[in-house]
Amino acid sequence: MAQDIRRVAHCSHWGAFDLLVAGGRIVGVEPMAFDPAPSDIIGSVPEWADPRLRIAQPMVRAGWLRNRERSDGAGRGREPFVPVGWDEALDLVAGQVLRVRDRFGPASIFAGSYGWTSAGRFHHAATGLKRLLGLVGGYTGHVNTYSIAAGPVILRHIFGSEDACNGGASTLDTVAEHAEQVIVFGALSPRTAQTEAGGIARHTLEGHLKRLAERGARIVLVSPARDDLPDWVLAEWLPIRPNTDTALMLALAQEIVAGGRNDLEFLARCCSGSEAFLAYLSGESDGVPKDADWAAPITGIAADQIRRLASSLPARRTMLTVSWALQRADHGEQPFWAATGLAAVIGQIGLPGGGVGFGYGSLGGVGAPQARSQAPAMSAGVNPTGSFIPVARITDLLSRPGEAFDYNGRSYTYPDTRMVYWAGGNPFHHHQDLNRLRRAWQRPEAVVVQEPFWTATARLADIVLPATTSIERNDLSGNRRSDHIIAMKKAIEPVGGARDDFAIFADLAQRLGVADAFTEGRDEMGWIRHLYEASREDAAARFAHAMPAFEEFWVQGWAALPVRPDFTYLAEFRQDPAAHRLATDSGLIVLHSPRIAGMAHADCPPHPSWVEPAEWLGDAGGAGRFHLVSRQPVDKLHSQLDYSSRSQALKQDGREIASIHPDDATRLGIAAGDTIRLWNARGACLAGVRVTDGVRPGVVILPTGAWYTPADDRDGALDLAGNPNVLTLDKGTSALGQGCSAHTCMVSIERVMAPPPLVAAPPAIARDAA
Ligand SMILES: Nc1nc2c(c(=O)[nH]1)N[C@H]1C(S)=C(S)[C@@H](COP(=O)(O)OP(=O)(O)OC[C@H]3O[C@@H](n4cnc5c(=O)[nH]c(N)nc54)[C@H](O)[C@@H]3O)O[C@H]1N2
Ligand SMILES: Nc1nc2c(c(=O)[nH]1)N[C@H]1C(S)=C(S)[C@@H](COP(=O)(O)OP(=O)(O)OC[C@H]3O[C@@H](n4cnc5c(=O)[nH]c(N)nc54)[C@H](O)[C@@H]3O)O[C@H]1N2
Ligand SMILES: [Mo]
Repeated sequence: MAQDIRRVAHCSHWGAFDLLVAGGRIVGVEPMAFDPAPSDIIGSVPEWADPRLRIAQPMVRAGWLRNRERSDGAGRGREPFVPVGWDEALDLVAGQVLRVRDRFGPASIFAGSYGWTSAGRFHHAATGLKRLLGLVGGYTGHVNTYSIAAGPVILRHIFGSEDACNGGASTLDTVAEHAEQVIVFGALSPRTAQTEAGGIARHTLEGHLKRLAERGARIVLVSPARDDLPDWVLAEWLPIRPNTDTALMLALAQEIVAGGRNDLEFLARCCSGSEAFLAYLSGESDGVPKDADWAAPITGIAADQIRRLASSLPARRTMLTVSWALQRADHGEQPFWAATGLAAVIGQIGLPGGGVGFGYGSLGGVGAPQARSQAPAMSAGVNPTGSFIPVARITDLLSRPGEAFDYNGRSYTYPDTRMVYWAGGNPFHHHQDLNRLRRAWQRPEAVVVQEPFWTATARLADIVLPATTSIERNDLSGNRRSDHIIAMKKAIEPVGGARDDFAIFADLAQRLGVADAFTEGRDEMGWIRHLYEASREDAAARFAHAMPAFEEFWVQGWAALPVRPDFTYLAEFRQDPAAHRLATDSGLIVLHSPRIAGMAHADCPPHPSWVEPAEWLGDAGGAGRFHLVSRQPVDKLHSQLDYSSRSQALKQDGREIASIHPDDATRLGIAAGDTIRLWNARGACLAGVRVTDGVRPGVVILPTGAWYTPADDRDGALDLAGNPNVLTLDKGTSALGQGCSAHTCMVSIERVMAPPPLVAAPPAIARDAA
């Protein structure tokens, strides 16, 4: 009966919606009216409540419960779990925090705990964990993200700020209105733009692409996959070999320079180091001109095509867009720097619709008018140890205590990790070379995982603390790339014995003697109100923007933030570089960096450079093998909701589907619907097959997100579900950025005649243990 249905405002990383609740259950999901292009993934949210997937109560690994920190870490994932009560579980966790801190020092607790967790900014798991441990001596944390690491680190050297890859470059409304030509390196895809960390109110990418199409702008897609633009965008497709964009960008720049069409005035007035960059392009410095003939065999794009594209660039108002994906690859600093070098040679940086921007479409908020006021966020406080790793160096941290590593020009030492506490992330989804991680994961003495679901990471823990999902508690969303704050109201009661992230941390704080400092005396609604009020006061004080009072916001379900539309990055700088100095060493855009030269890293030269990736189609081992592109899944967020019916509907026999070119399929005797094995020296997985000429020959696309499901518990076991991270390379992008190199990976492929069945592990484990 309609009158029994309650509407509950809520938000996820993929959009804002009303949950329709009746009889304590969610019976429907409706997008908020202001979203022009809602994501289908909102329809999967009710499946969070499926008790078969949830961790019913706190669990402790049997061997660990017996022998505590002296137990054998090899038992992780092998031994059964023993259900325990919350008090016992939290006593054990607090005891380990104190033991490791007092015996080995706080830096021996790893709480970097990377992951997207829920969109809620109050119950934000990783922030709560850091806030708690910061109050009792500290921990080892992380810098940068899996999404972007090489990119922001190099951009700080180039522009003095990482804004241009965080959504602070020109807004897409101005690009859509002024660009005559857009060169897309990577993607501009609603697939990835569905999501935004901390929530998204309005999905606007499609609207901007439609406006470009309507204005007749020319669009060129440089990507191994044709579907990196929607099929209704008429684009020219240059199916480039993965990881070779830097060579293409350098050649485009060199052809423009050789034709005498480079903007000398812009280079001289707004850039430093252009002499060294141009000398490298021409070959003056190393004897190799980086022209179209040089780039053709590297990139797989014909020299004529490169020359034609080059000649069109300075002729029109041209925007270069570079997806984040390009820097999640070996030497991922270079495509961002080379794109900047190319844009500088074209000379349109700072003009409406011209220049370069990074990460458009990678998340839905990149290129949207940025919120100018303070987004709601819990404070993580300070970490007294200052100890950190570049986020993707987790396996090195666990396996190489005491060894040195470089990051952005300085040398650091990996601490000796005795305890790992992960809350709100799934490293056995997200990290590269999972077999290597699994070996290293045996080393710490205690592993705590705080998670709603039986993920692979939860199954590899010693102590599992079941957290509620956002629909079981109150919270609020927010992000500086979103133009709204959305109320995230509790829709249903907690599933099983799960507890809210904040409540778990508050109880641990009590045991550790820091309850007052942790909670500041506020409860859930007290905090939500407090975080909202801070944003409201800031919007009023700095932008004279009126937001509704808290009560009104909570009833309405949303509040709009002040935003900055029609923004052109570096417009003021371009007009007067002296008055608007960049925070770089030269105050200008840096095309050759004496500072990076001083670091003397062979894998990160001091100007944009082509450096061969560790593995690629052009190297000796490339023949007959495939470059694996493990891109983001269309139907879920990473590993979240992998079990949902929407996600399962896009699988084949429960496995993720790989896409290959018809020529490759014929060569290997593979047809659509077959099961294939992908393998290399690091690991192997099974996958279904799609055959499409929308993928470049020699490339295989296998989306991320499948729950890691090893066939047995031996080292290097075959993954049955199609998780590409059993194959990917675990290597820093360079000694400078140390980002993840997920998109640098070569694999072999063969057809599997009698594929083993996929066993649905997580609920089974929950049943065994109960
Ligand atoms: N090969 C390859 N690997 C990649 C990438 C790639 O392109 N290729 N991309 C990388 C990128 S960019 C990223 S960002 C990472 C993503 O990696 P992650 O962020 O680790 O992936 P998620 O699946 O979002 O993991 C979030 C976890 O939080 C849990 N969770 C959800 N809500 C809550 C909550 O309220 N409380 C708690 N405690 N937990 C909650 C979810 O169940 C889930 O297990 O993957 C990276 N890995
Ligand atoms: N639906 C959904 N959306 C998501 C996510 C999700 O899990 N699901 N995850 C979100 C997160 S955390 C992030 S960080 C972003 C990531 O956003 P992106 O990094 O932009 O996303 P990817 O899917 O990794 O890559 C985009 C495209 O780049 C192309 N590509 C890969 N390597 C190369 C290369 O060497 N050269 C060129 N020219 N192209 C290449 C691939 O064809 C791929 O489709 O996505 C976000 N959006
Ligand atoms: Mo990401």
